[in-house]
Amino acid sequence: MNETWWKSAVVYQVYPRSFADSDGDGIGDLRGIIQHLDYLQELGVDVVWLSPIYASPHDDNGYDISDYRAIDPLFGTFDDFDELLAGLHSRGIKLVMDLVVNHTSDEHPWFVESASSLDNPKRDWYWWRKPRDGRQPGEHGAEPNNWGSAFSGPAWQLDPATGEYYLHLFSRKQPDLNWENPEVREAVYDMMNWWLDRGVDGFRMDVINFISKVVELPDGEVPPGRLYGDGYPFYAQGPRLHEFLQEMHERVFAGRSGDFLTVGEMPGVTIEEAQLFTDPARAEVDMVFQFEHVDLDHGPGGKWDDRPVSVLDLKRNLAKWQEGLARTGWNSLYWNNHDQPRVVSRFGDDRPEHRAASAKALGTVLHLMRGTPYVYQGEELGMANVPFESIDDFRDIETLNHYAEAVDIQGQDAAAVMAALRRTSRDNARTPMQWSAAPAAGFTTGTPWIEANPDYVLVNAEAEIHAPDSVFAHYRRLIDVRHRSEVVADGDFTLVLADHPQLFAYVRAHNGRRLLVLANLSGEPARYDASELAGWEDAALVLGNLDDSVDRGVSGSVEPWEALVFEQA
Ligand code: TEU
Repeated sequence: MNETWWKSAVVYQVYPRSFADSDGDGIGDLRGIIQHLDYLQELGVDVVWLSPIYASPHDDNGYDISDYRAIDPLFGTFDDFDELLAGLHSRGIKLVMDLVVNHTSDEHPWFVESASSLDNPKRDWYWWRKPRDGRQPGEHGAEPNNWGSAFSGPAWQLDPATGEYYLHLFSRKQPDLNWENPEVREAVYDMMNWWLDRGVDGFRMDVINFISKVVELPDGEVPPGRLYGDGYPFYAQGPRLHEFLQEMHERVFAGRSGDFLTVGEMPGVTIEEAQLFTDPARAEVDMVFQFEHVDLDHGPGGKWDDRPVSVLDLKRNLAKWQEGLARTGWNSLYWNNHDQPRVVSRFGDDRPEHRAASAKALGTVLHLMRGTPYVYQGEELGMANVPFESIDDFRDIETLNHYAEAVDIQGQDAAAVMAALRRTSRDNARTPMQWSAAPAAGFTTGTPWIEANPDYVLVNAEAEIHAPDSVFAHYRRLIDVRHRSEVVADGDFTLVLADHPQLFAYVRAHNGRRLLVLANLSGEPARYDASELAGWEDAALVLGNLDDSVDRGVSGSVEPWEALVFEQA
């Protein structure tokens, strides 16, 4: 057993609904994934993280689970699941499941029971509270506190039968579990053990930093221009979070042998906190997903109030996390997932002349940092944001609710709201995986649940797999470099040319070997003072992303979106 095997591993996220549809119903499924296992092997990834496939009413595309021990029939059966797991394992690829235990679906039997009466034994499994200040249930302002839900509206839903409200940080169909109750925790650990006994290799833990709440659930401050109070200080990094994570580790992983991976999704987590969560001596999680770099373009009004991000801000932020987790802890490295707009459109340039180069440059700077890189399906093809035309083109609950609240309740300008959705909506990441130039991008023979990005005729796997200069080929090389290079897996990180406004450059060093990554994250040529990179004159180029990168040295200039990697023995 090698406890830090994931230092040289790359994880690939599959969002099953949008990956591949085997039966023509327009929704991706497990057999669709099975049909593309060779593709994943060709790319060279070590781990697949599978977004939820459990039974669900799909209010939030499966992040609302009604049975943790069932496969949703939309996705397939346990036979399909076992075949998928065996197919991955036989290719040397591990499977990490999504663990969504901050909340369940309101259709989960636990919640149905909990809601059934005030004295039901499971009443305390969720956060039930009486109306505020003796107000009548349902009366304006009667919610137990002023928190807003992540998907618009209040974080409380009234249950008329018992006259009490339940807490839901996400949709009203995602009631929050009460982790204060030891029975809840035992039920979760049991379920995790059940999946591990089935052969899975770990968990990505959805909003796991929200599971411990300040039990008084105090009102939050109302930020300017917002309708609701901010409960974050009271539900994130709560008083018992470390205790719960240590208990989980003890009950689920401590007694097992094998190479597992645990990654906690932690919106808003700071470096200081992340050091604690990922310190191996504390036995909590292997790594966390932090959000600072993907929140840099959020303006004062949040994600829908987006603003441009400079290369300086982006690299300084990432470098800060590199340094922060250098001695204790470990970084997860990601640009994309099913909640984020596509990186080539966000921090790159998705116009035809720059799309491939900027996708490769961004991939290069991410993959060669210290940490475990995550690739989100389609990122390896340079898939871009989607030219959504009308609100009817969207499917995501967060997007649809925001539009209704902003336009219908707050009276914001519909065209401006649409423009923000086009840049920021989670649906940018959720259109069908682009397999080929066939109708619906080769994702389905039926009608896809969400329209494919029309650029699939040019951007697709079939066109890229065998093209040596494709984004896919570049990602494959990056993954291969991580596998073969101890410097990449284990080296120190030092930012160089730190104040350069276009270049993201850093040096990795390990046991006398050094690697220089030099990337121009802009569409203009970049010049720099080569004396700042003294000692690199004769270094060998190991990777470049432009046709003519072959002969490039450390010369003082870098082409638009060019990324160069040099090695010094
Ligand atoms: O996301 C948690 C989270 O905080 C976000 O990134 C969130 O999606 C939000 O939209 C911010 O704007 C996780 C899942 O990844 C997400 O898909 C789920 O909707 C959410 O939890 C609830 O389970």
